[in-house]
Amino acid sequence: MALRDEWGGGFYGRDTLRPAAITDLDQPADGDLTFTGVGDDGRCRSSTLYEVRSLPGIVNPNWAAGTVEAQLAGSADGVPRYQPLGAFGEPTTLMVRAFDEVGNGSPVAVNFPEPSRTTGLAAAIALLACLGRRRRV
Ligand SMILES: [Ca+2]
Repeated sequence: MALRDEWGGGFYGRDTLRPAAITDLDQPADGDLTFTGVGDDGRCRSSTLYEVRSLPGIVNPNWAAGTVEAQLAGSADGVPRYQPLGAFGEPTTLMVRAFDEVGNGSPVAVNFPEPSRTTGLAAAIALLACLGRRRRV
């Protein structure tokens, strides 16, 4: 019988299971980031590290391009996590990943900022202007 890891790599005993995805990432208006911890292997055991990254604007969440905002010690699955970040001066896309002891990373959890009232109003005015031009043609 051949012994191998979950990916068929032939390395018995190597940790190839990444932490589960964080599914409840939230950043209320006060800027404090909250989420529920995940495990080392999916939702089992304890993760080793959480990393928070940011990108300016409401943009495609590109982990590699993000600025590291914070690193938190890992935790067991299901533990509420809290990280004060403060309010950003502009709309900011936040990303969080959990890592296990050998560096396997979870999928990227993303929190997009709420569009501001002025942004929403400007979009509505632009839409009305566009519709007004269509009627005249
Ligand atoms: Ca693991």
